[in-house]
Amino acid sequence: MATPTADIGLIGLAVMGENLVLNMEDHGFTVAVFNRTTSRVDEFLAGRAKGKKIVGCHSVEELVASLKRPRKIMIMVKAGSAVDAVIDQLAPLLEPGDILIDGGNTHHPDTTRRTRALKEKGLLFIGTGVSGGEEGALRGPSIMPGGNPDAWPHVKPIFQAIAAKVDGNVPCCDWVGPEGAGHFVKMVHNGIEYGDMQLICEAYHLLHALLGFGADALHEVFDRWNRGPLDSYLIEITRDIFGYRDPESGQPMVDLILDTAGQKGTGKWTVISSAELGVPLTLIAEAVYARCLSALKEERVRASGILKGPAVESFSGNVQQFVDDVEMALYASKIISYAQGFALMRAMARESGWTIENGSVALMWRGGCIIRSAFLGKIKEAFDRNPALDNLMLDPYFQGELERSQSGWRRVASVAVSHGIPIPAMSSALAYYDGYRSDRLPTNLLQAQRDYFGAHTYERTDRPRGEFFHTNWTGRGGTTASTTYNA
Ligand code: NBP
Repeated sequence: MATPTADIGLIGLAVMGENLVLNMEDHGFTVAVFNRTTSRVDEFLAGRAKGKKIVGCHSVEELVASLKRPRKIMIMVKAGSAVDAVIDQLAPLLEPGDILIDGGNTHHPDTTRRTRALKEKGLLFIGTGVSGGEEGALRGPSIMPGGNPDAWPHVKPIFQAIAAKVDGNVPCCDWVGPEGAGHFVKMVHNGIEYGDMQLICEAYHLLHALLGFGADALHEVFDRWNRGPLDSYLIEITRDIFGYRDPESGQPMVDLILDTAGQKGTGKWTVISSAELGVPLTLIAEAVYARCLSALKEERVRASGILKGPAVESFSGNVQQFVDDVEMALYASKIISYAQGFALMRAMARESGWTIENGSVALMWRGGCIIRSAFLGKIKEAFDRNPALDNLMLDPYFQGELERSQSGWRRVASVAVSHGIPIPAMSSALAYYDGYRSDRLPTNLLQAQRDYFGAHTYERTDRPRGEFFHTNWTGRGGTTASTTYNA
């Protein structure tokens, strides 16, 4: 048998796998590749991989035999049962100390399960988020690895070489934490991406529906916003989308696209996880539900002819001021979204006993990924100032930014409400901000209601925390209280 020559193997030559292989090869690594439909291997070798240090394999056995020890194999197949199928094929062929890496969009509990199961067999498993789409995979993605920490030193040189770089040469890749921590962080990244996209869509809706801005004017606005605090990949591509015209009709392409959104599940998982952990993640939840509402296209079209709103009036205020206000509303809401997302990661780390460094996550997201932005540099600075920060809003910089943008944000919310334009993400962000800064909420009444109908008990303002009381509100009930617990 020939001496193994490959530094790493990769299974799954679809869009992500192929580009990651080329990126690795470009950084001096020899990569062995395999794909279930083996004709893909041949096409790849004859095409983009031609003349490169890429070893094509037609079976997993051949792939395993071509790898230097400890063997490192990256799996880039469809998330779910396909990953288990590939692991089941590989595991019997590997030796203790060999490393398997799942780079797909896997749900983090699956990664935790696989890390534990493979550890029993002496195999080291990594579940890593890879963000940045096709171009990121080729030119430098953000990589968020977690799993068995013993695997990290072996994989680190490859991952940090191929990752995006910021501030000169700092890689957007570092060890996130044990078990499913890497995929959890990637999931939250995707949730935040949902939130950022929804906020941008709400800003577009306001400027388009209320001010009558067409694609050219919107292109100009987003170009300007991209040079301010909103400077980010998503604002940049939005600007470019407004600048793109359908080659056939010459109309702005965006105007020709049907208003129903798809989703693959990572936003939903983020929201479910927030509900399980009891962390308010209102903005991302609204972003997920906004996609669901958009998908009810036929129902919405019928309802639009039945349900009445405010009479559509043209905007009578100062247009330039309103555009600036929308920028502030978008910016402030974005701060809230990230504050909620980072609070979720903190809660998950506490719950699972993982250590997730929020500052390091902010750094990994600064480049390479879909939510990359200048703003993440400020978040990194906030967590450097105080790694134990409870909520990003409490950092002095972000506190100041929220104060600065608040009046514009509130004006936008009231104009949207009075004109009947839905801004679920911007308005729920404002409600969260006002709720979080309230030392007293109306929940005293809620506790009274719970105690009234279910004897669920309440704590009193004039007694120490932890003492629970029940009132016989009607005189008809008994004195027995329900068990106190938090669901
Ligand atoms: P896809 O998610 O479209 O998966 C296609 C690949 O999975 C093909 O190589 C296919 O082999 C392989 N595959 C399937 Br499907 N079932 C298999 C099985 N039972 N055994 C072995 N191989 C199987 O590819 P992708 O878009 O490159 O994404 C790969 C992963 O990266 C996914 O988890 C995705 O969510 C994630 N991701 C994608 C992006 C993106 O922008 N596309 C970004 C970030 C992360 P075949 O050729 O034989 O059918």
